Amino acid sequence: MEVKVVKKVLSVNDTMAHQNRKYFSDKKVFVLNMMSSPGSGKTSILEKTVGRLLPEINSAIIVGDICTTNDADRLAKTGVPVIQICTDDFGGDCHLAAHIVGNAASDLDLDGVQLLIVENVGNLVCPAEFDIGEDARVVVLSVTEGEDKPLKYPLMFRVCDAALLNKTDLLPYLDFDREAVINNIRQIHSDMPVFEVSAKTQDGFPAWILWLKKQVEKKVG
Ligand SMILES: Nc1nc2c(ncn2[C@@H]2O[C@H](COP(=O)(O)OP(=O)(O)OP(=O)(O)O)[C@@H](O)[C@H]2O)c(=O)[nH]1
Ligand SMILES: [Mg+2]
Repeated sequence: MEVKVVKKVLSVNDTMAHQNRKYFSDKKVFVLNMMSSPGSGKTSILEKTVGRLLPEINSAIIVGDICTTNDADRLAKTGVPVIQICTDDFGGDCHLAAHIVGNAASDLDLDGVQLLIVENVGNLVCPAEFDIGEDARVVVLSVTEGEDKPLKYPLMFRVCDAALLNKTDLLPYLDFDREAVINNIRQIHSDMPVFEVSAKTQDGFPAWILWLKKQVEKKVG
């Protein structure tokens, strides 16, 4: 009985995701879904990413949290249009569902926008299960979380197109085995690109930005 209910929720979500995908295609917008556990550095990476994309790529951001507009306040300082979703207003969901993203996107003026980034709710589990109509998914894992996380939370690493290993500036202070984490990621997703970055120092950003620009160009030219 419970399984049936879950299946129904997911199939409704898939229908909404399909509608979003068509809407984003008509608008010629590439949509990136960025996911991670809480505090891995999604907002910090986006703060540094958006400026580096300009002037070639016009962006907008939808950010999901359970509570607060903290992330939207931070991201608004980059100058790009930002919409904050607080899931506490409708039950405190631990992920963004497709219809929620669709509603938020319809409040944005997407004319002239080539890249819409969705910062999902901090959670390494549920967001991986919900298609939001995106073109690509990235997962952020920070070096303070442990090398075993790709093996413990495989779905997230399976469904994503690239991984960012963030907070590399902290490596000198940790017993973190970066080769082990990359091997673990590759066990789940053998050809997944992994970008080792520090949002603090911007080390490793050129390769990440190049990859992102290529993805956008593939869709919107
Ligand atoms: N040292 C270091 N700290 C970082 C780095 N990136 C982010 N942080 C810090 O990590 C904390 C969390 O960063 P956020 O960017 O808010 O993380 P988030 O993934 O957006 O968090 P949620 O939206 O709450 O899930 C903040 O204190 C950041 O300053 C980094 O590359 N190096
Ligand atoms: Mg954030």
